Amino acid sequence: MAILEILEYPDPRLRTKAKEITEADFTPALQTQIDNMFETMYEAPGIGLAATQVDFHKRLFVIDVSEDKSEPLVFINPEIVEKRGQEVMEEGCLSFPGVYAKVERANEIVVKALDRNGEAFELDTGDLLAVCIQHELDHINGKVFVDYLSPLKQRRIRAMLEKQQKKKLKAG
Ligand code: GNR
Ligand code: NI
Repeated sequence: MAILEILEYPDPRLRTKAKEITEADFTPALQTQIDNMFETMYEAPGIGLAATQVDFHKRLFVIDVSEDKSEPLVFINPEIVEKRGQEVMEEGCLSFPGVYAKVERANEIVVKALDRNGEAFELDTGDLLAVCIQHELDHINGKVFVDYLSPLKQRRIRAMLEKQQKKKLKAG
């Protein structure tokens, strides 16, 4: 397994709209990609990771909201088929180190997707898992959580991250 590099905002590759996964994509290489995404997410550590964030532009994300890495979930070609209620939650993102902001989303969703074996499943869920699924689905559509914030907040966040990245580059 391997730790993958996570793209950081404002990397333009985070704006890529990912392509559907086809039957021909279910290869051993895809299984390795999924395993590497879990390893990268757990190591970060994070509760979700979208393929877009590791520069892989197919409709895939992984999530584990458990405290002991015991509930790995893979979503391939996900679709939200129902949304209920509204909830504001403080979100973070591995592509925005050190940035946290409140975002309003549906608090209950029904999502349809394929698992890592290509089997279809449907999940009716709420709270953190529902928020995380919506956050990851945005990523594979090229959208990020700060897109919901005011232009002023977006400018501040961009400036902060660019400064942080320059510092990192200089330090080698
Ligand atoms: O680790 C993560 N935590 C988190 C917290 C609140 C709402 C969404 C998330 S997802 C984030 C990992 C990530 O960047 N996924 O794309
Ligand atoms: Ni994210």
